[in-house]
Amino acid sequence: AENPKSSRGLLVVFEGLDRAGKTTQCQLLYEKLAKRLGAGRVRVQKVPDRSTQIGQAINAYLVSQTHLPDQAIHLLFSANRWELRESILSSLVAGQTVILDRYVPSGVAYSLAKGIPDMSLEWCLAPDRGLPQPDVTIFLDVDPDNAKLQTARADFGRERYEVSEFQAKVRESFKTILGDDANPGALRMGKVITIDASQELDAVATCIWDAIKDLDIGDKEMEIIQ
Ligand code: 2DT
Repeated sequence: AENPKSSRGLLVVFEGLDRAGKTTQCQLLYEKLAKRLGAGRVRVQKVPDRSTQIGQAINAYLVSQTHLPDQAIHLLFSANRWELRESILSSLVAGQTVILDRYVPSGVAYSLAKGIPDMSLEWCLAPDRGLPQPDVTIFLDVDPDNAKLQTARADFGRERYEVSEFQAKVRESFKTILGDDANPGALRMGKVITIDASQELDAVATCIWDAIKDLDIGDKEMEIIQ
C-alpha cells in the first residue's frame, strides 16, 4: 500500500454476504492506512450510496416501500456506481486510496442469485463495463448459517435479501464470480483475497493487513472493467 513507484491511490474493494463484517473491517483498514499514509490519503465509500436520488430509490426498494422489476433495480444499483465513478477516479489520481464497502461483485452476485433466466452473468455485468477496475478485492467469506452470525446484527432480516436461503445462493454466486487462488473467477476484479470471516474480528483484520500492507502495484495503470 506504500505504492512507491506510482503516485495513484489503490482501489480496494470489500465484498461478502450481509453480516460478514465488511463495514467493520473497512473501518479498521481505513484506520491502519490513515496512520501509515496520513488521514487525507485514504477514504471509505459505501456502495450503494443511499444519499443520492438513485440511492434513495434503492433504499426504498430494499426496505420494501416500493416494488421494482428485478431488471430495473439491477440497473439502478449499476447507475449508483456510475454516479460514484468520477469521485473515485479523482481520488485515485490525487493519490488517495479508496476503500469500497461493496462494488460490482455484489451487483452481479445478488442479481444472479435470484435465478432469473433472462439475467445471465453476462447480462448482469454488462451495465458495469467501463467502471474502474479494483486493484484488490477482499472477499470476507462466511457460512450464512453460522451460529455466530445469528447474533451479529440485531436488525438482520429487516431488508429484502436478508434471508438465509437467499444468502446461501449469493455466496455461491460470489464464488463463481471471484474464484480463488487455483481457479480464476468469471470477473476480473484485481487480486482476489478470500478470508475466512468466521474467525475473530482481530484475526480477520490481521489477515487483511498482511495481504494489503506490502502490496505494490508498481506503475500499473488504472484499468477499467471489460
Ligand atoms: P448494504 O446492506 O451493504 O447497504 O447493501 N446489493 C448491493 C445488490 O443487490 N446489488 C448491488 O449492486 C449492491 C451494491 C446487497 C444493501 C443490499 O443491496 C445488495 C445488500
